[in-house]
Amino acid sequence: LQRIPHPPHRVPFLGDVIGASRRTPLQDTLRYGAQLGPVFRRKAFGKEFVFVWGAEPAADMADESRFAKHVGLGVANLRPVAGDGLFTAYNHEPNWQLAHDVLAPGFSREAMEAYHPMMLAVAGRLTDHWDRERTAGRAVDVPGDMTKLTLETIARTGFGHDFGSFERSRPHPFVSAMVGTLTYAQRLNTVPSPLAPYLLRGASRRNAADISYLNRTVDELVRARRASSADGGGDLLDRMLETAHSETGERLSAENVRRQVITFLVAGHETTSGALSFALHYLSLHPEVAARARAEVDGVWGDAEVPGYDQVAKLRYVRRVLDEALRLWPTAPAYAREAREDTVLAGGHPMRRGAWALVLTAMLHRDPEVWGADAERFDPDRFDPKSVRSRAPHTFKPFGTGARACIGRQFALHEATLVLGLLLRRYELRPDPEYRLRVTERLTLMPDGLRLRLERRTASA
Ligand code: MNH
Repeated sequence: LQRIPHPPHRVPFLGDVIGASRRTPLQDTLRYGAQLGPVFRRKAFGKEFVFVWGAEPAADMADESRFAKHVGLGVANLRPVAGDGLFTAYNHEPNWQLAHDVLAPGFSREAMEAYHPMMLAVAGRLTDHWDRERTAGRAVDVPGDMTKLTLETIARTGFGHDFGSFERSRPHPFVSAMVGTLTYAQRLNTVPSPLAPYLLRGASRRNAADISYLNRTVDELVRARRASSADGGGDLLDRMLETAHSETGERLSAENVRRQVITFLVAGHETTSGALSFALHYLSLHPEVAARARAEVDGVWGDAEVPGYDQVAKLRYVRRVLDEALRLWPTAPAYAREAREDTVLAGGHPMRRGAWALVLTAMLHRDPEVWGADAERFDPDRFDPKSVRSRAPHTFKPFGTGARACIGRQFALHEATLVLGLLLRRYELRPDPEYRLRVTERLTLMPDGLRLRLERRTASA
C-alpha cells in the first residue's frame, strides 16, 4: 500500500480533501487519477480507498478466479434499504444465488419480447408529453422526463404497477425517497464514520423516513398483487412470488421479495435514465451523428407505425451512440472487487485475500492508451465491430463484470435503443447554446439541468 501514489497535500485527519467537494466525489477522484496513474489511493475523511483503471489492472480485476464483487462503500451503505437483494447481497449469502436463478429467466429473450409492447406504451406517454411541451413552445426537462419514463417502464414491465409519473408535475414521492436514500448513502462516504451519527443526525432521520416510505410503497404493491385474482403474466413480481428454484424447490421469503422489489425499482431505472439523458445531450450537440442515426431508424423501421421487437436490435448505429454515451459517462461510474486469495495486481501490487479496490470505470473509459489521444471526444464509430475487435479486452465495463454484472443489461439496452429510435424519428433536438454539461452525483451520474428544444420532423412519422 505504501508504494501506491496518493495526492501530495494530505490534511491531518481529513486526508486528501484539498480541492475536493462532497457533492462530486467521483469527478474529483477522476482528476486525481489523471495525475496519479492507473493504481492510486485517496484518503478521505478517515477512510483510504484504492482505485484502479487502465487496461491491465481492469483485465486483472475481471479475472473471476482471482477476484469477486466487493460489497463496500456506496453499495454497503444501501444495505439498510436493499438488504440481501441481488445488488447488495454478499457473495456468500444464499439468497443471492436463489434470487439470481429465479429471476434470470425474467431477462431472457422471450421475457424481453413480452416487455416490448409495454415499453412502447410508456414511450408513447413520453412523446405525448413532449408533443405538448413542444406545441407550448417549452424546452423539455430531459433528466426529469427520462426518469419518469424509465421508472414507469420498470414498474409496468416488472410489477404491473403504474406510478402515474407523466400525470404529475413533480416527481413521484417514490422517486424523491429514492433520490434521498441514494444521496444519503453517498454522503456517508464523505464523513468520518464515528462522527456520522452526529453530523448527519437530521439527514439520517430523513433517510429513515425515506426507507419506510419505500417499504410501504412496495408492501402495498405486493399486497395488491396477492389480493388480485389475476397474475402479472409472468412478470418479475410473479417470479418473485410464485417461482420455486428449479433444483432446490426453494422460494424467496416475503422479506426478501420486499428487498428485491425495491432493488429492481431503483436499479432498474436510475442508471438507464442517466444513460438516455447523456445520449440525448450528445445527439443534440452532434447533428451529423443524429442525422446518421435518424437515417438508420428510417431505413430499418420504414413506415411501420411502431417498431417490432426485432427492429430494435437492428439499430446498430443508435446502439453505438448509446455505448459511446456510456463510455464517457458510465452512469454507475465504478465497481468494487476483492481478492479471493493473496494475489498480485497488474504485476506489481500485492493484495491480501479480502483486500479490495474500486475499478474506476469512468477513468478506464477515457484512458488515452486504450481510446487514443482524442478519448474525450464523442465518437460512436469507436464501437463499430472493427474498432471493438482491435481494442484490449475488458476496457468497456459500464455494466460491471463477472457473475455479479448487471442482470438488467439487455433490458436497459433494449429500452434505451427503442426510446432513442422513437425520439430521433419524431424530433429534431436543439441544444440550449448556454448549457454547459454539469454532472450531478448520487452514486449514479446524471446531467444536471439539461433542457432541449424540440422541433417536430416534417419528413415522416
Ligand atoms: Mn444494473 C448490477 C450498471 C440497468 C438491475 N448494474 C449492476 C452493476 C453495474 C450496473 C455496473 C454491477 C455493480 C457492482 O459490481 O457492484 N445497470 C447498470 C447500468 C444500467 C443498468 C449502467 C443502465 C444503463 N440494472 C439495470 C436495469 C436493471 C438493473 C434496467 C433491472 C431491470 N443491475 C441490476 C441488478 C444488479 C445490477 C439487480 C445486481 C446484479 C447481481 O449482483 O446479481
